[in-house]
Amino acid sequence: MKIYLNGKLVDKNEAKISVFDHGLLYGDGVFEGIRSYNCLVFRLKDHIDRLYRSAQAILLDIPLSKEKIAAAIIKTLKANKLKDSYIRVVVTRGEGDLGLDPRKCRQPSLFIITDNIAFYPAELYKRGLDIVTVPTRRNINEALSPQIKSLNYLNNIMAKIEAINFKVEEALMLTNEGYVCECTGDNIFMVRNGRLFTPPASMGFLAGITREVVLEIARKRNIPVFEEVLTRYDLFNANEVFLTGTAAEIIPVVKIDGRTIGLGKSGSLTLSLIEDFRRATKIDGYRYSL
Ligand code: PXG
Repeated sequence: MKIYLNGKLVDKNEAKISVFDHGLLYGDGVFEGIRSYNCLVFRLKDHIDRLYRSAQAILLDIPLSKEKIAAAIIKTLKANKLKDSYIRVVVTRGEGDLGLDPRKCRQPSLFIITDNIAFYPAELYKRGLDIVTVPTRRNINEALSPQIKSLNYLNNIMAKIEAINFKVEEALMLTNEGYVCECTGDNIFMVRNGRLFTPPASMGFLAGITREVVLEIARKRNIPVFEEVLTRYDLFNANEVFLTGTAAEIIPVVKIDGRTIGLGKSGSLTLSLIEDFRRATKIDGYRYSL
């Protein structure tokens, strides 16, 4: 497997980063998780734009132009002969010393990993997920904006561990005020009486690209869409709940905190959105050839 590392394609075993890299020492860096489907990088421009926004927010200069990052991604996919891939783009502050001062880091590191995707089992898209609300709250906007897809994912990892300790796969994280926020790597939606609801980005979560695609599909289909503050009570009384993210795409949730949601299986609107989303992954992105 070839890894793109600071301008070169190197073998996986040679793709090494210094122990003095502030990405490792402090989680000082940003990343993107992207997917390609049958030689189409889904919503590549949106992902690269978000990478730049994350970097801008932490005052990190990405060493490549947006066009060059896209070219580097394609080059890595070709080198690994991947039609369907998970793509991880990481930009760290680079090698510095043991102090926090980012001025000591002379050159950011940029690497790209392309690999096969670990899917949720197909039957889970019909059967649905069981999730729990966890005690760990989502980072507050004012401390570290969840809009920044930074290398510091401990907030989400803590929540994930709590979910696993409760013997479920995914955690619902609330805002500090106790409103519905997001899951550890997915945004959340609910359906009630044919209307689609999701919290507004101002709640403080990573505004997912999959979330945006779902909103676009719903608006095109004239499904009434509301970006509204939601509580756990709202979710408990929803007809359908689902999560959205690059890795999971759209996945139904059928149980939250021990309460069955709707009919306890994937709802009809969720299933139709999954179909529409899969159609979008065939056309909506940047095409390459191997
Ligand atoms: N919230 C958080 C905290 C995320 O990390 C999403 C929402 C969904 O965003 P997108 O743009 O993907 O719809 C994410 C995305 C992984 C992985 O390997 C994580 C994400 C994306 C891809 C892979 O765990 N997080």
